[in-house]
Amino acid sequence: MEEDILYHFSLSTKTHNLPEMFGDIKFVCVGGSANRMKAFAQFMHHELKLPGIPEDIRDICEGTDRYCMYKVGPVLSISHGMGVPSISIMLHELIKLLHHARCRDVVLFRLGTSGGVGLAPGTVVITDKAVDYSFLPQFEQVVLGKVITRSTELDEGVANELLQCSSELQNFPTVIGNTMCTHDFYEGQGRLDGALCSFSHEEKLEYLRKAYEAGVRNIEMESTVFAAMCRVCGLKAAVVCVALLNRFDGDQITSSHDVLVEYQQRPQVLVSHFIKKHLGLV
Ligand code: R2B
Ligand code: URA
Repeated sequence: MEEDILYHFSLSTKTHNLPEMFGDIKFVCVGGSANRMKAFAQFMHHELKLPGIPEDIRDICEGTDRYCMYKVGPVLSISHGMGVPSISIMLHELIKLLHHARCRDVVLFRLGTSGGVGLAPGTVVITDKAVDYSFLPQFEQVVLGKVITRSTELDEGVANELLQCSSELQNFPTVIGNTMCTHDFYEGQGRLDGALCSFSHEEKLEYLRKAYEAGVRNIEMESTVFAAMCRVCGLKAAVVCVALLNRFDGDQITSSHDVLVEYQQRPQVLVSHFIKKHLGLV
């Protein structure tokens, strides 16, 4: 293409010098919420002891409100919204951006929230396999009216390194387990408290028990497409999500705002420790 317009980032190969802007990126961290990914960028700025003040970090995608993007040294922090369609649009444009910028040896992390399956709230889950509603490590995409199935295997080395990092932090409950990705927060995750509900409490518990037996430790809404797209493109990737509640105990998220904010910082602290180790800063 003579020009590639990354429409949802409001960037283009003609109007922006992508190699100059992004060529030194080594770590890409993505997460659902725009505010959380801004806070992560500011936190990384502090952790990497970069010059200037964290408050001055500017949104590279300010020309659009679809996603936000912040660069702090070799770290890129991007929001992806909620659900598979939203993150997959972002990933197409991100992967093209990394290609145009000629980035090498990049590791991608999804930092997120999730519902725990048999875990205490606040536990961090490093994803072993990202699985679908039938607990299979695959992602189905409809292409030209046909279903294409892609593997969702993640990088085992990065997952093990993250687990090692968690053991080096104080009071940091962390497990490796399978992460189930769904297309809905309510019925799709077996919640009884949505506007619609077509099953009983017992049926919900039976599904969660089956998930637990299949090694599922948390449920969220983006991991399978994230894993599949990174894998097809040869990018190392990991998923780190905190469990906000134990789904065996309920469906509503009842923790206070402050407790939830602290929980959501945990994946950030873990990935920051990983990045600092790789940069020789700890
Ligand atoms: C986790 O949290 C969001 C739903 O509340 C969704 O984006 C996810 O994967
Ligand atoms: N995100 C989810 O997708 N599910 C939960 O239960 C909590 C956060």
